[in-house]
Amino acid sequence: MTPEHGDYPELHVGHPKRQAVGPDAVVRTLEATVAKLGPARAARLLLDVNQDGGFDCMSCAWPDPGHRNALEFCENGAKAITWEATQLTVPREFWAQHPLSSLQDATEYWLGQQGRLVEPVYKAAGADRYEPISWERAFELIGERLNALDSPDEAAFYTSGRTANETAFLYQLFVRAFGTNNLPDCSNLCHESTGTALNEVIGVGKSTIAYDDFGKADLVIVMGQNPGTNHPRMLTALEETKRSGGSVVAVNPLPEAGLIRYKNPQKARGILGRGTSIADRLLQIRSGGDLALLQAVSRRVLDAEAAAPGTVLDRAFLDEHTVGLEAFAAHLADLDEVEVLRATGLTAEEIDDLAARYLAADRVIVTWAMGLTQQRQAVGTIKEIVNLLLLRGNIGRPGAGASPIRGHSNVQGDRTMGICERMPGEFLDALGREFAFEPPRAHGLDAVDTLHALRDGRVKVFVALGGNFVGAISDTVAAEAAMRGARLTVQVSTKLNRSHVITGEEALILPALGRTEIDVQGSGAQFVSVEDSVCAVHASHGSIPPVGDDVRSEVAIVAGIAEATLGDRHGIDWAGMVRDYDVIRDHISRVVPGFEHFNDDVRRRNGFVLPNGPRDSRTWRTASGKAHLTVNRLEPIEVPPGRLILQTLRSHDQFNTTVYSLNDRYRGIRKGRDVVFVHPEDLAERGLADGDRVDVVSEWPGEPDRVLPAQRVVAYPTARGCAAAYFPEANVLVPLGSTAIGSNTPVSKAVIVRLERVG
Ligand SMILES: Nc1nc2c(c(=O)[nH]1)N[C@H]1C(S)=C(S)[C@@H](COP(=O)(O)OP(=O)(O)OC[C@H]3O[C@@H](n4cnc5c(=O)[nH]c(N)nc54)[C@H](O)[C@@H]3O)O[C@H]1N2
Ligand SMILES: Nc1nc2c(c(=O)[nH]1)N[C@H]1C(S)=C(S)[C@@H](COP(=O)(O)OP(=O)(O)OC[C@H]3O[C@@H](n4cnc5c(=O)[nH]c(N)nc54)[C@H](O)[C@@H]3O)O[C@H]1N2
Ligand SMILES: [Mo]
Repeated sequence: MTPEHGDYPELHVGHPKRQAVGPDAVVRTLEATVAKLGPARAARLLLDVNQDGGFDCMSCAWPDPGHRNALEFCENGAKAITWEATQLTVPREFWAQHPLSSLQDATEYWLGQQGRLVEPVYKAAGADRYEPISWERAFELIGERLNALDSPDEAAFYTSGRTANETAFLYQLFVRAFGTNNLPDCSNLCHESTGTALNEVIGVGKSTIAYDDFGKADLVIVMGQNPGTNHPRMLTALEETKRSGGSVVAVNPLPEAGLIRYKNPQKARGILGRGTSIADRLLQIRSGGDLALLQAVSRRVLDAEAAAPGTVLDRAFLDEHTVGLEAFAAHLADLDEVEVLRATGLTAEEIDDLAARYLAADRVIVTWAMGLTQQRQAVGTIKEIVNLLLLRGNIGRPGAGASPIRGHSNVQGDRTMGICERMPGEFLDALGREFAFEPPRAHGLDAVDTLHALRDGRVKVFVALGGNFVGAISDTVAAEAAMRGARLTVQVSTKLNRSHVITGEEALILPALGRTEIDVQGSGAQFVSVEDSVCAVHASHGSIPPVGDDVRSEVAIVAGIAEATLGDRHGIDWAGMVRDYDVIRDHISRVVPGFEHFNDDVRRRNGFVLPNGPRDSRTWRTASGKAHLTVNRLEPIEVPPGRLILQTLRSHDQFNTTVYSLNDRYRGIRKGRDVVFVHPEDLAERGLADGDRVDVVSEWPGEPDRVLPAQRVVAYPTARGCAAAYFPEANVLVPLGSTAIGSNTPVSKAVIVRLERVG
């Protein structure tokens, strides 16, 4: 076997690192980029990234500071840019040499290494390989298949969060003009729990802070997030918190390198000195224990108020701006401390300490990512963050707020543009008015429900604007079986991945320009725009020539599909929008609130910031017009004897399902991904040792076991009772039926598993 098939004979396990970034990373980044792209292209790209007039880095949704450095990128951003800007392309012979049946075991790593896709290809029904096809025929074919469906609801249109605002708007317009709200997206697998919770309790599903707030906070609580790998530039913001006297508490089952110590690569101090120690305290929580922790901290805040009435809570704020305090306090009065300690795996002292820090701080920010959102009680947990913040008025003033840190670079913008299976009525009204048609009103399918519908034959055509649906979604075996049942699958992509190999009866791959590339249309070079984690919208201009002559922009591809499918139905001028993206922006300015002067605002240096009621004026678009303190039932994860709670996470050298290398430097892993991280005492209890091989077996009531075979056990300082393995490989273990209450997001961070020794 070769690495192509996911067996890693050279796997090496060393010690985890206690520090992130630093000079080492910068040198590696530059060397690797220059080696892959050549000095001229590398310099062009790295000088343009995240600069005014340049392109937006696609590696995460971390915001840009108002005062940008000359080099505003990070090691992992450079990997993403290099991966996209490679000049290696998939040659035409590739398809002749690789029937689909020969690619079934290929790893994501190997597929991604084949280079950029540069021509449209088609797999006919019954055929075992893709063959080149013209763009016109490809569009026609999609139109024919879509129009042959009994109902528009028999098609689903997925979006991954790299899609820019203009493309996203056009895409949802096409889908709704076609007649369905089946717009599942990667957000369904990501921050859906956040949007669901925040919309309900504060009236907006987004962050309530601005970039500069980090430097003003007295305390930042970083929950369920690994910024050193996934949002490296956030470490600079946390460094600012520390330098202005604030403290940082990390809540995480793992002692992630970036949370412990950070060397800022952009400052001499970072290069020469010891760096900044980031987290003043790390609470190594048991996976899924955050709701209990937050309730226990709020309980301590309420107890402190009871002990010294009038001194702890922000009464004026609570009276004017919130509802629900009494019920919330009554609920927490019954909080069972024994249950809390069991759910969190923490000591009472650790929780007391966090409560004391919260009470001592005037301004508190809580940030979070996938460790919280991909849990069964994710929505309740995020509502508890808001409860805790509201108690002392920590929303809507400087240095304080709730801050989900988004994943994909424009996942937030895609939602703003209408990529959502259940957009609010006002949005649909405005869309219908602008384009003189009646958008469908019935809610569409989210990602998990799309899979159910594919499996049951209710969805027959699946179109994906970017991403890797079968690689990213839970329950790989079920997902792949469902996808194979489709009549037609269409992938608009930059590079090969699993979703090109697992196809419907007929399949198309349409190669798209990436964000680094210059996009010339009828009216000249175009730019697009994106929205970051703190609601700032700015332009992104391509820097380098397109990788091939026959690669089209996503806008042009979406419009091509729309024209071929709808003809002149609704009289929408698709060609005019492709010719000049300003025309799309003008439409957006009349449909999406906050974008009224889009074409002017987006051309300003640093773009513009969208209005945000809670942040700007403490206004709340909720049912009551106030912020809601809510009651959430604590239901600790029940772990049967001998089992562990497994989380699936990212290595340092991957972007979601894209695997850049087989290393995970900060965790000490090299040349392999077939590992499972387990606490040494949990290993000892099972008679296992570091280096053993085990099958990781996931258990779900009433269903056969799911197995990730032959993983090398790594003794690792995770929280007791917890384990970790890499996504996407470990997706095979996540049951399709295991989703978060209220958001339907797969519970990728808490899978009940047992370990079975092999060999
Ligand atoms: N380089 C790089 N950058 C990326 C990505 C990438 O893959 N690579 N992906 C992008 C995307 S789409 C996203 S969504 C983000 C993801 O960013 P993260 O959310 O940081 O990604 P994960 O690797 O899933 O890490 C989850 C973290 O939560 C912790 N955790 C797990 N379970 C729990 C729990 O129960 N409680 C708490 N408190 N913590 C827990 C894990 O130990 C881990 O540190 O990053 C974005 N940026
Ligand atoms: N078990 C488990 N599963 C998870 C997660 C987890 O933590 N654990 N995390 C979830 C999360 S947070 C997310 S966001 C999803 C991610 O789900 P997706 O967004 O569907 O997956 P990606 O791996 O980001 O998609 C990568 C592919 O996008 C295409 N691509 C890249 N750039 C472009 C571009 O500019 N244009 C176009 N058209 N295509 C492009 C390439 O073909 C590439 O192979 O996965 C989720 N799945
Ligand atoms: Mo994500």
